[in-house]
Amino acid sequence: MVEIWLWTAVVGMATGSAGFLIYALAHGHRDDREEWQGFLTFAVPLVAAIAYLAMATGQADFTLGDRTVYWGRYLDWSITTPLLLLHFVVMLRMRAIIAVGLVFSDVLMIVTGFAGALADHSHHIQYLWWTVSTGAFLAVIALLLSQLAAYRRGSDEPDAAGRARVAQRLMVMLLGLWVVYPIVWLVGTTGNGALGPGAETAVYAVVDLIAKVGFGIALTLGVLSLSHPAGRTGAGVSRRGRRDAGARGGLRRA
Ligand code: RET
Repeated sequence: MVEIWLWTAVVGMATGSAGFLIYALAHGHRDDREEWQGFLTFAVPLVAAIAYLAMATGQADFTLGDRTVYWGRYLDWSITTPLLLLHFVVMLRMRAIIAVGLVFSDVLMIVTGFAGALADHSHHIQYLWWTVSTGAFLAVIALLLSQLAAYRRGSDEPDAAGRARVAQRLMVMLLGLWVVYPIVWLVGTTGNGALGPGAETAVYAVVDLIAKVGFGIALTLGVLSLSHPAGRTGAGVSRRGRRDAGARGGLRRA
């Protein structure tokens, strides 16, 4: 059961990553934001595919008492969750100090979550770490929401309203998916054990796939709807134009 889900994630992540790479190469990019988007949507599932491969082959876990701790998960998350947050840094043109704050809080969240996975269950120390990690998670959420509000108030970009709407939709998706992690952690093998290793691996694999590949697809579609407002009315010409622009590469939007 555990292995099947780990291998499912390997295949799903590798396929997703390859898909985003092919899309980026075929579509090109018209500005720095699309260039970032192409790199991030490709890189995030690639890192996950590698981490899941290491977990599936039994190279990224160890046994602690009667539990198996998948350290590969935390290594994956500590690289991929900051990369996922970078999408919003780029989309909302956040300042460098805010970007560093976001990544800093996010890495603290994962590192303290890992400390909890190593904690002594007989003393329930894991719940102390869960609380610390969740505090860092709340900081990430607060920063994201406050930056969206600041962008709404302060941006003078021509398409600011549409961009803010897309960013908000993606933020809701991200938050809806990310809150699953602390819950699974609490009821899984790292917490009270209500969820056994098989179910825990299954839920993480499915949510990981949606949070990485599904999120990348939603983001790509959202950004497409932004760059070409005419495309939303179904004008085939604009789609052809987009392809041509991509083939020429690097054509900037006016
Ligand atoms: C942990 C530990 C317990 C408390 C909290 C956690 C949060 C984890 C999150 C992970 C997100 C992972 C993603 C992966 C790939 O796409 C570390 C489970 C708050 C939010 C999005």
